[in-house]
Amino acid sequence: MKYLKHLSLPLLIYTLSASAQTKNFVHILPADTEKEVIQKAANVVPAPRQLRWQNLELTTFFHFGVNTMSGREWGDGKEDISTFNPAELDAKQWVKTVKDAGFKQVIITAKHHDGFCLWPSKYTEHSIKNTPYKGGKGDIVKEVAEACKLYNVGFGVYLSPWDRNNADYGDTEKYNKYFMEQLTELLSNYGKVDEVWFDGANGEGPNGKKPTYHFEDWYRLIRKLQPQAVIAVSGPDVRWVGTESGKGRLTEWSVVPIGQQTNTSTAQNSQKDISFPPQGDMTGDDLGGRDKIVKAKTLAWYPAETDVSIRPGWFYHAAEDSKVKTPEELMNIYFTSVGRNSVLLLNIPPNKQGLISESDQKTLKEWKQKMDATFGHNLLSGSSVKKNGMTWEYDLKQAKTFDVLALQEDISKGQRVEKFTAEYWNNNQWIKFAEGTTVGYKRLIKFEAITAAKVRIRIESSRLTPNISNIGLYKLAQ
Ligand code: FUL
Repeated sequence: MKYLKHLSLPLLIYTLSASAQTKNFVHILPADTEKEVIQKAANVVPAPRQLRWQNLELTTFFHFGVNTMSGREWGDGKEDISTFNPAELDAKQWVKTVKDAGFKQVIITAKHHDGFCLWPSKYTEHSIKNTPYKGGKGDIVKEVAEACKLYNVGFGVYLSPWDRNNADYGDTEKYNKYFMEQLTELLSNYGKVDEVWFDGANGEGPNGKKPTYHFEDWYRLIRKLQPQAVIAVSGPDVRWVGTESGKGRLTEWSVVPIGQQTNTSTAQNSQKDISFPPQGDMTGDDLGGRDKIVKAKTLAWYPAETDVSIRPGWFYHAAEDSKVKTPEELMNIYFTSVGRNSVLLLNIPPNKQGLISESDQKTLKEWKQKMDATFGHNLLSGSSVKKNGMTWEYDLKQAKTFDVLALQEDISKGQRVEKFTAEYWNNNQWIKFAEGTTVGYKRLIKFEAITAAKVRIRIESSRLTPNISNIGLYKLAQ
């Protein structure tokens, strides 16, 4: 299941306004000097939908479907759906549980690779309408969408392009028509959709053939019906971080090179939609450093999403009740995902009864307590600060003990920091306690606890002047 999700897919990048300062992509011209490229990169900004999404920090996946009942991870589409009847299902319990834990948006697997639809699709018999659930009148996509509205939580859908049930799967035209019909249902009947998630799996159909996915048609349909929705990860707005371990990269640029320009060069600065094939491997250590951007043809705001499951599997398996990640593990994941300039997409799979299990609820609650106890109080508050260029010197007034540094850039103005250091004053000298490369939306660094009354933060290298929006010191809750 760990494979590259979005290689060789076309991307569709949208312009925001006529000003070069407010676009989420920019073309690099052959005549551009390195300085000009850096300046261009520094001025690429997120589209409003990307900015909203990044500010969420915490989002949830609900993997639920026929696999929940069969105990499989990848169903083959031949499952007997007549036994699908999660009679106690309570989508409000799902959404409330994750909202209470701090999550701001959820994504439901409306259809996974087995092709079973959690909504009564008109275009297939392999759906909830042919199960005993609510006498064939159930619609779990609707239940989740309504719960999200009730709790004011964002709502997203996962629709697997790979469909192991649909007889037309190997036929490109027929299958794309079916897929567009399904997308239309999901985007028309459930109110506002905030995220559409396409997996990269593309297996063979019953005729031994793979269809070619008409991604750009799908993207256009989404833009038309739900323009505010981000399209992830086989999509133009949100990039897969490249691993399902919960660990993002230490140097994480949201501005990265995007393939060769396929449209004519006259598309430069055009206000029309333009498409790109993505470029190469998106799993390297540093996708957007200076050495990468100077060779690029186009740079785009294409931020990372870190998807990881709270359990070993994506779907619920009773045998994994004892393997739910601990609050400490979730805390570490927060540091290595949100704290590394990405959004966390944590999978919390409801069980066979249609409820989030007690084991998962317990760990989420304890993690939330730790989060609040750690980040509830910035130890720099109340201190005085002297700012000299890109150095902030804090006088904390009295010695305080801390082991976490938080930095944030105002990414609505771009991502710019390339290198930073943090030092404390001890025995008449500055001693380094943390350093790093990129910041972006948020950078968190943990270190051995330090007690000091004076601290300074220095931006040592950046693309133009960075816009630092927050500096924090915290003490991790035990
Ligand atoms: C993968 C899928 O194959 C898994 O089953 C899961 O849905 C994960 C989020 O994406 O590619």
